[in-house]
Amino acid sequence: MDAPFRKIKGETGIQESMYLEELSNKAQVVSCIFSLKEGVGALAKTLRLFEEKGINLTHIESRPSRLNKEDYEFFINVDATCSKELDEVIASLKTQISGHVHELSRNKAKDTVPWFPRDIQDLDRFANQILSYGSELDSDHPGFTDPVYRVRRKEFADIAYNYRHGQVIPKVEYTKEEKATWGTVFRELKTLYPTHACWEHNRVFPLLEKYCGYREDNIPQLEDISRFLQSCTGFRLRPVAGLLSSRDFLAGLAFRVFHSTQYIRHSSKPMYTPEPDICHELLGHVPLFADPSFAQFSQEIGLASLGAPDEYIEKLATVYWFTVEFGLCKQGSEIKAYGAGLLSSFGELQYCLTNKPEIQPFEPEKTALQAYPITEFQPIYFVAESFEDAKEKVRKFAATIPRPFSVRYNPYTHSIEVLDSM
Ligand code: HBI
Ligand code: NLE
Ligand code: FE
Repeated sequence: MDAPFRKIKGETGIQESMYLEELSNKAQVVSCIFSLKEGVGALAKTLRLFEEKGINLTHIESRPSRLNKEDYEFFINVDATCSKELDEVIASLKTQISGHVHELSRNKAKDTVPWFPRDIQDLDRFANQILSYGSELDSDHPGFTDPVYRVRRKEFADIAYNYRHGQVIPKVEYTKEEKATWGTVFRELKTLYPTHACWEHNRVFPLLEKYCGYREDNIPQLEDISRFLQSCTGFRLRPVAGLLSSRDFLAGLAFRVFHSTQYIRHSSKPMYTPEPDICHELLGHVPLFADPSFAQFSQEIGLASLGAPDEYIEKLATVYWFTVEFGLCKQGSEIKAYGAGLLSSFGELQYCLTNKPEIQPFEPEKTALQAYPITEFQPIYFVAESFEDAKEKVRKFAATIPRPFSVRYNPYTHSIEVLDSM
């Protein structure tokens, strides 16, 4: 596999060092649980042991023991710098106090679970973690040498940086040039959709024209579309300044949140750009997020990513790439495009259904290992039997991801419930 081929420029595991147990740059902690027989002063006596050794308790919780009705269990965190003193306290706990001690973690940062958002508001923390800076363009970008385009990109980046969950997405007045670029992309793609796009895309598109201002002479506003999507499938948009890490981007999908760019591609290359832009998001992604089955499929990938080890994030990102981004799908006796990267590129949408590229069946375990280019048409596409079938397969694949817990989305509270299986 050609590893260098597949990396997005500048991507580093930004959150590699953020673990559940060290949320706010705190020193590493040691957690342990001890149980005490219920009785006046039992806890006070124990806490005195910690005090005598000068150990700083940073957290304490209690619960009735499930093993023994008369016992109470205490979960504590202490500063890892007191590791030696803690050994002594644990020893005295075991001898002086009838109860058992269970040490949960010590110097185990490598085994701990990467941080992930539990609540939809936690997504605000991603806003300024853009890969290679949303407002800084790479030197091979057509807009790199265009100072007007660069200033404009900075304006869009600022909207995204300042956005917080629950706010109305600021409306943007697009320039004449920007509208012309949109017009070209819109007009050309619309001629291909009836023959090249999947059925679901063609079903939703007229609704977007009717309710969201999809027109050749109008760039629709993210806020209007976000409301429309919420009424269809509960998906919503939030503005993003540029590329997020795969981990952050996929986590958004777990909450049915799609991070959407708001800027438009440079006017010199309307038919293909490697970067996501508003044409890609609105013409490629949005119609399918309005489809219930596809929405669920997308969320499923997101849920699988939460707390997954880095190598599995890479695999899920690849699965995402060959489905949501560049997927083909059987429909009756034909094959159609449903990937957003295809549905937003006039050039690649035509190409993908010719006999030039290689076609393989979508099998998550295999697809997850396939290398791919990010700045040219794809040499290989994967064909799904249906969204339902793809979802079932991703679910099976997700079950092989090593995680000491399972997750469930609570749509009433917009939060993730973690079901411990440790
Ligand atoms: N970030 N803003 C944004 N938009 C994307 O489409 C996107 C991303 N980060 C990563 C990514 N897509 C994919 O290539 C996968 O890594 C998930
Ligand atoms: N190549 C696509 C387009 O030109 O619209 C964008 C792909 C973004 C991943
Ligand atoms: Fe995309």
